[in-house]
Amino acid sequence: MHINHIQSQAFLDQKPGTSGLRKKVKVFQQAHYLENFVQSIFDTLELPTDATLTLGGDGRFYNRVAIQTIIKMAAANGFAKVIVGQGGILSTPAASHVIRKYQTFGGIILSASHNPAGPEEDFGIKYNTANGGPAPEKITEAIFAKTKTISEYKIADIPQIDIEKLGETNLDGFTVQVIDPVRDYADLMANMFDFSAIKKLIASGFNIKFDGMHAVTGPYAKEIFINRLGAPSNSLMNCDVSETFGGGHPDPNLTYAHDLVEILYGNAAPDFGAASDGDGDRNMILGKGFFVTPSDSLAIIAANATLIPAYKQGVAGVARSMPTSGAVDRVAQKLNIPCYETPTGWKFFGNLMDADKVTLCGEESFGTGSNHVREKDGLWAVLSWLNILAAKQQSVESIVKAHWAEYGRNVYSRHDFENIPTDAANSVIDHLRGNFGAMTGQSFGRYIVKTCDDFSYTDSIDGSISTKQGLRILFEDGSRIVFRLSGTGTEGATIRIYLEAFEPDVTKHHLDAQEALAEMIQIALQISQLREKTGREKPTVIT
Ligand code: VG1
Ligand code: CO
Repeated sequence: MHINHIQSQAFLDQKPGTSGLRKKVKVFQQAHYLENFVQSIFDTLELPTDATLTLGGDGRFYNRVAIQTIIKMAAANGFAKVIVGQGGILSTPAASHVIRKYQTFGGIILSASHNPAGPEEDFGIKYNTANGGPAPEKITEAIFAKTKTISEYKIADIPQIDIEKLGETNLDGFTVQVIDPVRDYADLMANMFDFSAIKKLIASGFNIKFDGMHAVTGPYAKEIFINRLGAPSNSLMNCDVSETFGGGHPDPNLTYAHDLVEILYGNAAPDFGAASDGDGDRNMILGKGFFVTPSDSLAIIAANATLIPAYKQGVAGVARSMPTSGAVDRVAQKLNIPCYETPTGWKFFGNLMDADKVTLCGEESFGTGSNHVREKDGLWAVLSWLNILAAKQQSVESIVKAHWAEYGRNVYSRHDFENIPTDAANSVIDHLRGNFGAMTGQSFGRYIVKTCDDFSYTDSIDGSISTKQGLRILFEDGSRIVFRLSGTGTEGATIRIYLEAFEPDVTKHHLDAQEALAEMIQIALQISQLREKTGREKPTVIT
């Protein structure tokens, strides 16, 4: 096999964010841009002679081009084999499972997740390690360091591989295996959940609606809901993968999945609705006319986990990202199991899961999952709910309300201000940070500030420290406001404001979160001077 060494110049903007490197497709299309980043990943690895790479993506525009390039570079950089999903498809949780099941050295996932797709939109790439999880910061920092000094990359002179056809191709001792992207994952789900109970529930007339948002979960949903669980085909919407994700924004929340939301809040609404994002790791759960916040969803899955066959022995511990509400903490306390608080991003859960400290994890950003893989998992969350619904024979709303009655309600909302000029966004954060001292002890309406801090995290397994992971304003009564800048956007900056208040009083549990949090929302705007500094009156997205 002939290997070309191509001279190249470093790009200085290849810093991975919360979940891999995300840029506009146009940026990735620059000569050598993708190659430099891939070579920088490979340069940080010490490969054994039989190393296999898992490769797949969410099917967005540029996926197929990138797959061919990466196969050739893997061959040139000493991988013995690449396992690639047919058509270049692997959802993020399915890729994590493939890495683990076939014990591959690592994996490359091509996705910009919930960001829109198409020639004018976003592309992304991330590296996952042998445990199936996103590379920890130590590795992403090493990759970034390489990208700044790289001067050449290696690429093999081999023909294009037909990734549409299942099977193996051998080229001078290098093998490419094209696998069914769905089957292993669907088998895993069937082993974890009580499929016969869910099947019976659906056959009894329990109506479900799943929105694939034109993205990667479509084929997985067809196999699982239709073929294996017997749901009628009209239970699915937007389940054909398109390279542009139908021109939409594949983010399963009340704003971007509004078609599904309208169905669930309309006449003759189904009993259960759900959606997943671009790469299949997020989920939104809806009941008839009812929305379950991701923070509550995590808490409710934890509280009912023993109804699911895979967790019938119980849960070792739980973890949530810092901005996620404390609802799951209350469940952990009752179950007498540990609850960990980590920075935003799934990479921080990996060590805890590998050390068997936690079984379930979640983020407020519509991410929920368990130690069955090392990524958040959208369909897993949907199946968790269906399994719990089948076991309890109650509606989504009554399960959530009963949970609140037992544990109290952590009223929660996130307000996102997207695409703000970077300087303006930084000035909001700097202003808040500068006022920490003055704010402590101050009263705002009925809230008194107890402390303010910049969240930092020490990993209890490897001792690594991550600083500046979000500004927290903690009030005397346990309520809090958190400010963070997004690390996944590709245009300007996004300020996220996370709001949380605890409501023990059951007579107030029916209140809309925006109403219940109205005063705190005003306080957040006041103390941050967000309106003054950005000129924005209203958030772009409220979840
Ligand atoms: C967002 C979410 C975070 C999530 C990340 C990746 O990051 O807030 O919780 O882990 O997206 O999710 P940020 O830095 O923009 O707030 V996914 O589904 O886009 O890979
Ligand atoms: Co995602």
